[in-house]
Amino acid sequence: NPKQQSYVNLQLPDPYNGEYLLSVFHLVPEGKLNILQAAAETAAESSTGTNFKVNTETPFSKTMNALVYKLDLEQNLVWIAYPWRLFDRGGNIQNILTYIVGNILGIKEIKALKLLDVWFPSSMLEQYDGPSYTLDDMRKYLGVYDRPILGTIVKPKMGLTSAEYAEVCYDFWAGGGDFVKNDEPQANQDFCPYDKMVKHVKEAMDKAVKETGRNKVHSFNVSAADFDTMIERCEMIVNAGFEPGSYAFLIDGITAGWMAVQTLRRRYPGVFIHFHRAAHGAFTRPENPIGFSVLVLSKFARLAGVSGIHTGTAGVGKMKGTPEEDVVAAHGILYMRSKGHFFEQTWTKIPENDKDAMHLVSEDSAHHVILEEDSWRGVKKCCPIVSGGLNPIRLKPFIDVMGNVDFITTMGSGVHAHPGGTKDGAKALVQACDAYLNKMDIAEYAREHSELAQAIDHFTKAQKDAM
Ligand code: RUB
Ligand code: MG
Repeated sequence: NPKQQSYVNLQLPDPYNGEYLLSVFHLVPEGKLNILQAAAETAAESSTGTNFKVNTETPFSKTMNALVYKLDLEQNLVWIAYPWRLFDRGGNIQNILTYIVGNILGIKEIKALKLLDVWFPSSMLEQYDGPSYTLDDMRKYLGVYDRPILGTIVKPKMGLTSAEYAEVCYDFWAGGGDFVKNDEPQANQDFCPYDKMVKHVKEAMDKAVKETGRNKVHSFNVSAADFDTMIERCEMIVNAGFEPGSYAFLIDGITAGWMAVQTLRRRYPGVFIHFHRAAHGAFTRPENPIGFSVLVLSKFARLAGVSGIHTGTAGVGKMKGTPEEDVVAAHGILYMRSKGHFFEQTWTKIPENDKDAMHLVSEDSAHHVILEEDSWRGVKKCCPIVSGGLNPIRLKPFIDVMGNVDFITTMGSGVHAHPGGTKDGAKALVQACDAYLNKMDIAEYAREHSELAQAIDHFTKAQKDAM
């Protein structure tokens, strides 16, 4: 079969030679194709080809063909190498996805096709932005180093006036919280105009900073109908008198699109870019046979250069997710080197074949790779944002599965459902974190901390009722 000749090479000498983006798909063919034939169709449609061999191919165009280079017939896995010269110059993430999870997800010949993992060669990492402003920068601004950044999402999701919204922000900050985010649908609603929301949040933040003596951060949703409106929202925030570091820009990256994400990264390298991922479930849910994994989405977000992306609660919260999926994704974007589902990704820009340079790379106990020389030659960390149905009593269980405290957590119901209100909810969250830092059981710590005691009581009951 000519397609297999052009798009399959099971003897590909060195897929890791720096010329290929590597991928692993779970693939179940539909109809009469066997897995090798369906894999060849996949490689063709997601690189240079179409359903039939065309007569317009050239010797050069054939060098851009993606190649199936490995198969696992038992688990229905196929490995495909994409010559990355295929992709748009200039660090364009959207363009890569248009190929590798583009038309191909819609063709008839597949019953299941899910991109489970990708691997970027160092030569490719050089061409993409990667994060600029990181969690470490936010830690410096907040003066918080040894624990997760404690955050909330204002609830109700929608319907508060701008003044009411800001009051909830103030209560959370005054109770000891660090970080507040707009819930992702918050935009310019008639009952809560954007400009007024920004102005009131600024006043609330000033008041909380003055009273607590601590810096605070607010993440503003800047997703919008068009480029100009998005930038207008950003500029409104920049010009509202906020201190640099005290505001983040939230972009709902899947519904708004990668162009919006990358525009923010490039226009505002000094701002924390917060990737919310509404609709990711359509691609990532395990029961959906077609799409991509949380790890794949997260790796592309790091490559694009967002400061942080939601990676899920690993089943501890309300959203579907498992440690195998969510923790692997979180580690994949945080560390300089980590094992994904199939590939070990190193985010340093040292060429794979430069063994002399690789021995300079060592890892500290927290798996952060330390480059002894020119430490800039690595893609900076991207922060996992952990959210969705969490509350103070779920903080420690999550830290345990995550294995570190290098994340931002935002709890909506987990704070505003506290019987004492938002301020007490924030206090309970801070106390749950203090208990963890003091290596004390929260129940024991709660004996001296009434807000935490109330939270334990309330959320234990609420969790039971929900089951
Ligand atoms: C959570 C919330 C976020 C979800 C998104 O509110 O508003 O949109 O975290 O899910 P609450 P994910 O804390 O009240 O559940 O983070 O998995 O993308
Ligand atoms: Mg939300």
